[in-house]
Amino acid sequence: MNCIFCGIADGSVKSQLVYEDEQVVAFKDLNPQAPTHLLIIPRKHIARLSEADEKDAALLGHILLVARKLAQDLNLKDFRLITNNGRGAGQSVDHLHFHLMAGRRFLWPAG
Ligand code: DGP
Repeated sequence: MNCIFCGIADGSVKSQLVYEDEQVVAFKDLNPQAPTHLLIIPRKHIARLSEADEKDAALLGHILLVARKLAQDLNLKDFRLITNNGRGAGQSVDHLHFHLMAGRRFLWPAG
Protein backbone atom coordinates (compact mmCIF):
# COMPACT_ATOMS: atom_id res chain seq x y z
CA MET A 1 0.00 0.00 0.00
CA ASN A 2 1.34 3.40 -0.94
CA CYS A 3 0.08 5.79 1.74
CA ILE A 4 1.70 9.19 2.20
CA PHE A 5 0.61 9.47 5.85
CA CYS A 6 1.98 5.98 6.65
CA GLY A 7 5.23 7.32 5.18
CA ILE A 8 5.09 10.36 7.47
CA ALA A 9 4.35 8.10 10.45
CA ASP A 10 7.33 5.81 9.73
CA GLY A 11 9.65 8.73 8.90
CA SER A 12 10.23 7.80 5.25
CA VAL A 13 8.34 10.93 4.12
CA LYS A 14 9.52 14.26 5.48
CA SER A 15 7.15 16.44 7.51
CA GLN A 16 7.28 19.07 10.21
CA LEU A 17 6.52 16.83 13.16
CA VAL A 18 5.20 18.52 16.28
CA TYR A 19 4.35 15.44 18.34
CA GLU A 20 4.80 11.68 18.28
CA ASP A 21 4.25 8.73 20.55
CA GLU A 22 3.83 5.01 20.03
CA GLN A 23 0.31 5.38 18.64
CA VAL A 24 0.04 8.82 17.10
CA VAL A 25 1.94 11.40 15.05
CA ALA A 26 1.09 15.11 14.62
CA PHE A 27 2.60 17.38 11.99
CA LYS A 28 2.01 20.66 10.18
CA ASP A 29 -0.40 20.57 7.25
CA LEU A 30 1.34 21.18 3.90
CA ASN A 31 -1.47 23.48 2.80
CA PRO A 32 -2.51 25.33 5.97
CA GLN A 33 -6.02 26.78 6.12
CA ALA A 34 -5.41 28.66 9.38
CA PRO A 35 -2.40 30.15 11.21
CA THR A 36 -2.23 26.92 13.24
CA HIS A 37 -3.11 23.86 11.16
CA LEU A 38 -1.89 20.50 12.39
CA LEU A 39 -2.83 16.99 11.35
CA ILE A 40 -3.09 14.28 14.00
CA ILE A 41 -2.96 10.73 12.67
CA PRO A 42 -2.80 7.22 14.10
CA ARG A 43 0.30 5.24 13.10
CA LYS A 44 -2.10 2.40 12.31
CA HIS A 45 -3.51 2.68 8.81
CA ILE A 46 -7.25 3.29 9.07
CA ALA A 47 -8.60 4.82 5.86
CA ARG A 48 -11.29 6.96 7.50
CA LEU A 49 -13.36 7.16 10.65
CA SER A 50 -16.08 4.95 9.14
CA GLU A 51 -13.47 2.17 8.80
CA ALA A 52 -12.64 2.24 12.52
CA ASP A 53 -14.33 -0.17 14.90
CA GLU A 54 -14.65 -1.03 18.58
CA LYS A 55 -11.05 -2.29 18.67
CA ASP A 56 -9.94 1.27 17.90
CA ALA A 57 -11.84 2.87 20.79
CA ALA A 58 -8.76 3.51 22.95
CA LEU A 59 -6.79 4.80 19.97
CA LEU A 60 -9.56 7.22 18.99
CA GLY A 61 -9.81 8.45 22.57
CA HIS A 62 -6.06 8.90 22.66
CA ILE A 63 -6.17 11.04 19.50
CA LEU A 64 -8.66 13.39 21.19
CA LEU A 65 -6.43 13.66 24.25
CA VAL A 66 -3.40 14.40 22.04
CA ALA A 67 -5.44 17.16 20.36
CA ARG A 68 -6.27 18.54 23.80
CA LYS A 69 -2.60 18.41 24.86
CA LEU A 70 -1.39 20.12 21.69
CA ALA A 71 -4.00 22.86 22.09
CA GLN A 72 -2.90 23.33 25.68
CA ASP A 73 0.81 23.36 24.82
CA LEU A 74 0.21 25.90 22.05
CA ASN A 75 -2.01 28.04 24.27
CA LEU A 76 -4.95 27.67 21.92
CA LYS A 77 -8.10 28.76 23.71
CA ASP A 78 -10.37 28.37 20.70
CA PHE A 79 -9.71 25.72 18.10
CA ARG A 80 -11.47 23.48 15.63
CA LEU A 81 -10.90 19.72 15.35
CA ILE A 82 -12.37 18.03 12.29
CA THR A 83 -12.10 14.88 10.25
CA ASN A 84 -13.32 14.69 6.66
CA ASN A 85 -14.85 11.27 6.01
CA GLY A 86 -15.08 10.47 2.28
CA ARG A 87 -14.58 12.47 -0.91
CA GLY A 88 -17.96 14.19 -0.59
CA ALA A 89 -16.86 15.59 2.77
CA GLY A 90 -13.53 16.80 1.40
CA GLN A 91 -11.26 13.86 2.29
CA SER A 92 -8.30 13.73 -0.10
CA VAL A 93 -5.86 11.47 1.82
CA ASP A 94 -7.12 7.99 2.68
CA HIS A 95 -5.52 7.69 6.12
CA LEU A 96 -7.55 8.83 9.10
CA HIS A 97 -6.52 12.32 10.18
CA PHE A 98 -7.88 15.06 12.38
CA HIS A 99 -7.29 18.69 11.46
CA LEU A 100 -6.47 20.85 14.50
CA MET A 101 -6.95 24.44 13.40
CA ALA A 102 -6.77 27.76 15.22
CA GLY A 103 -5.81 31.39 14.90
CA ARG A 104 -8.65 32.78 12.83
CA ARG A 105 -12.42 33.05 12.99
CA PHE A 106 -14.29 29.98 11.80
CA LEU A 107 -17.75 30.06 10.32
CA TRP A 108 -20.51 27.93 11.75
CA PRO A 109 -22.38 26.24 10.20
CA ALA A 110 -19.32 25.26 8.12
CA GLY A 111 -19.81 25.63 4.37
P1 DGP B 1 -8.23 16.06 3.80
O1 DGP B 1 -8.64 16.95 2.67
O2 DGP B 1 -9.16 16.15 5.00
O3 DGP B 1 -8.01 14.63 3.35
O4 DGP B 1 -6.86 16.62 4.32
C1 DGP B 1 -5.63 16.22 3.81
C2 DGP B 1 -4.65 17.26 4.23
O5 DGP B 1 -3.36 16.70 4.15
C3 DGP B 1 -4.64 18.52 3.39
O6 DGP B 1 -4.98 19.63 4.20
C4 DGP B 1 -3.22 18.65 2.87
C5 DGP B 1 -2.45 17.69 3.73
N1 DGP B 1 -1.38 16.98 3.07
C6 DGP B 1 -1.48 16.21 1.95
N2 DGP B 1 -0.29 15.65 1.65
C7 DGP B 1 0.57 16.06 2.63
C8 DGP B 1 1.96 15.82 2.87
O7 DGP B 1 2.66 15.10 2.17
N3 DGP B 1 2.49 16.44 3.97
C9 DGP B 1 1.76 17.23 4.80
N4 DGP B 1 2.40 17.79 5.84
N5 DGP B 1 0.46 17.47 4.60
C10 DGP B 1 -0.13 16.90 3.53
